Amino acid sequence: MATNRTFTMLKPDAVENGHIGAILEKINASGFRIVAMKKTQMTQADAEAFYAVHSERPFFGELVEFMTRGPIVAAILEKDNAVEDFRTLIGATNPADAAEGTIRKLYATSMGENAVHGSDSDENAAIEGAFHFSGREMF
Ligand code: IDP
Repeated sequence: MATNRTFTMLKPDAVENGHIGAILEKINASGFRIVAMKKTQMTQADAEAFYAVHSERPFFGELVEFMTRGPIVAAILEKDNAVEDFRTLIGATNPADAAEGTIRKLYATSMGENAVHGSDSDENAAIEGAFHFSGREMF
């Protein structure tokens, strides 16, 4: 059964560029409730584990370096149809292909430095949320 939660990270580029407030405002305005949230920084081991599915891809090293270079904001979000609706809100992986008004269209600078993560399935949302948060941090 589909769950109503997804997991997101505001990536180091979004934090460095001062976009935390604007992105959270957009998330709130789009009807998502914040279940859990924190500012944190991924270690190399964290990023390699989180993105293990991409370990054979040519951009893996670049991705790990990017995701560990500064703090992120991690959050679990709740809404009906959360995974799909959040993917719509963030837009395509490559900001050049992202629809007008999406978070990546507004704040991403490249395919790699694309401002925000959104889980791609209910199963991954649960795994990724549990990667960053304990049950005591979810409300
Ligand atoms: P998604 O984040 O839209 O689900 P994925 O294909 O799962 O996209 O890729 C995970 C992340 O890896 C992307 O968000 C982006 O930061 C990075 N990435 C994907 N493709 C490339 C690439 O071709 N060059 C550099 N980084 C990439």
